[in-house]
Amino acid sequence: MNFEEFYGDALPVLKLAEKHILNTISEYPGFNETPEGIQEIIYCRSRIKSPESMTEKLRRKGLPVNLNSALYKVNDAIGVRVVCSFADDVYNVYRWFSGHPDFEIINVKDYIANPKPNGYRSLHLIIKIVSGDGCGLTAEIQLRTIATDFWAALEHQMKYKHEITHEELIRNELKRCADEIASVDLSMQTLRDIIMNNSWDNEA
Ligand code: 0O2
Repeated sequence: MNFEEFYGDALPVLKLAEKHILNTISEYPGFNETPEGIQEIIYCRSRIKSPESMTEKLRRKGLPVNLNSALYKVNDAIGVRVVCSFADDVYNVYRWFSGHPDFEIINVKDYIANPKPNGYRSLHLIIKIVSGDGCGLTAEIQLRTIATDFWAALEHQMKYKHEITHEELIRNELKRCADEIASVDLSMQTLRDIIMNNSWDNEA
């Protein structure tokens, strides 16, 4: 089944809602590089959930596989991923976005403060569009650092591989890498803070 068949007349509305969220994020002051060379958001990606993935999710949750469930019983028919340089940037974008009048944050899952057992780190926001294109629809926004995005992309591949040799060993190694990446993210954040404070000291 293709996107048009699954989402029907709702597909253009979903696409407008997706664009609304992306356009809003592009207004974030750290979206483009500043003259000082600071770029908080490195890139954004978005997608409308594929019919296969949505069907699998609705079945897994014991929900009827239909448009109403896809739009109103789960919240990630629209998904947006915001990839930032540093962990602080992730929370800065979150704070900024949560003050925007077009959106209401209806749930927050902080897998950065509370990583998943496999090492997954990301900040997930479930948002509702309360004004403008897509009003009434919900979406999931995932915010993470570029280093954790690199990790999540590889780890996600395992979901689609059914027979993996040395699976436990690979999962253990991925967990170790996730913890190392978190440690490097923290050191990079600290170094950036020191460098930025130094440049301010020098200007003073
Ligand atoms: P896709 O292909 O990314 O769209 P759910 O697990 O979806 O029933 P919930 O509460 O919606 O329940 O899940 P949650 O924890 O908010 O996570 C949803 C999405 O986060 C996933 O979407 C992934 O994109 C990402 N995610 C969550 N946990 C992991 C993880 O351990 N590793 C990686 N790589 N990504 C994760 P989907 O549904 O997988 O689909």
